[in-house]
Amino acid sequence: MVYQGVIRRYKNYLPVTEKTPIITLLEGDTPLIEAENLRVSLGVDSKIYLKYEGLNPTGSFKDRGMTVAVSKAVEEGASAVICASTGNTSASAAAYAAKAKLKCVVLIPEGAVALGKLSQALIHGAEVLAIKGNFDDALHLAREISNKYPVVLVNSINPHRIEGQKTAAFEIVDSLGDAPDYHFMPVGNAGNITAYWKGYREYRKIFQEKRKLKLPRMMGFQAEGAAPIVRGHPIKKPRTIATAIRIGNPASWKKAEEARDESKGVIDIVSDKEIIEAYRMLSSVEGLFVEPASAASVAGLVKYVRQGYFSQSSTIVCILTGHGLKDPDRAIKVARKVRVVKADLKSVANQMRL
Ligand code: AN7
Repeated sequence: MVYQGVIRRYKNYLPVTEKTPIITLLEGDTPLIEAENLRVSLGVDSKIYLKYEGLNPTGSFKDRGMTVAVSKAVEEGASAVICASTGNTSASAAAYAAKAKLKCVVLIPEGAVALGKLSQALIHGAEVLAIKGNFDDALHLAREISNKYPVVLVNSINPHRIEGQKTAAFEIVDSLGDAPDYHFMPVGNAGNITAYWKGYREYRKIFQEKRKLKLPRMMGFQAEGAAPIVRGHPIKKPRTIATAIRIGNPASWKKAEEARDESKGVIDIVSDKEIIEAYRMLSSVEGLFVEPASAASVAGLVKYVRQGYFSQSSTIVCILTGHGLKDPDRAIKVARKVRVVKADLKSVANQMRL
């Protein structure tokens, strides 16, 4: 059967009925790529898989949640949606709202959203308001607006977002035949770690009569300068080059701690330097271009391999949450430079060291 998006694929486990109008861009069904080169580079004998969520329609995992949130908003008769965003949520909300013919307003922290994401929100026709503050200020305002006016909030505080995003855990289990031993991912507003943990637990319950599925240890990573959960208090001025996860007061803070504790996992930090190292490694060793925030999962894996955390051969999944083209400026900053040459054979051959 032709693929029809996450709602139709997993409708039995999602809050939809025959009456729900399904707004989809055919999100989900993303590849789980075995990272053999990365495994060899790191010198581990575990199997490493990368869930490439950058291949969703708007280039990030947000689409899984947005298809459910926007479908439910339409079902409930909404005419407008709003979100605060470090970029990817706004790109996704704008695209799904366009498909659903809804008005979309996005609040972004001024000057702190990667170029690709901003271009998406604008071209899909969202009203983009740049707030003179950070993401946390923007989210506070979006919540207030949605409380006072007939506008549906489509941030991950909206439970339909979490429902949609849990389908990525289902896909991993469907692909591997079981859950992995370790699940590495970036943590920003903490909706996604909440969603994955919910997904793994629910799938285990669904299958319990047939076979006993594993539950992974949830390994979440915040950027060093934006690590409220690790520090144990909100960060007033979060800082990191990974703008997607530049968040100082995550909405799903408690749920992220529950996922960590129930799964016997960790939430830890990675530095910007470690993020960039993983970013370059993924693109050069595996041929996978991700945005910096997404590289935080692999940066976490590298950190834990170096600490000797893995004592035996295991199955490891790292989530690559967003596409590298979202933030082309960063790639150009950290990659090799373009060399300009004269348009003649000798100059080109010289440059090629032939
Ligand atoms: C690529 O778009 O918060 O922990 O407003 O874009 O569920 O917040 C994005 C977050 C990881 C963190 N990777 O996920 C937004 C936004 C990428 C992201 C995260 C985000 P959460």
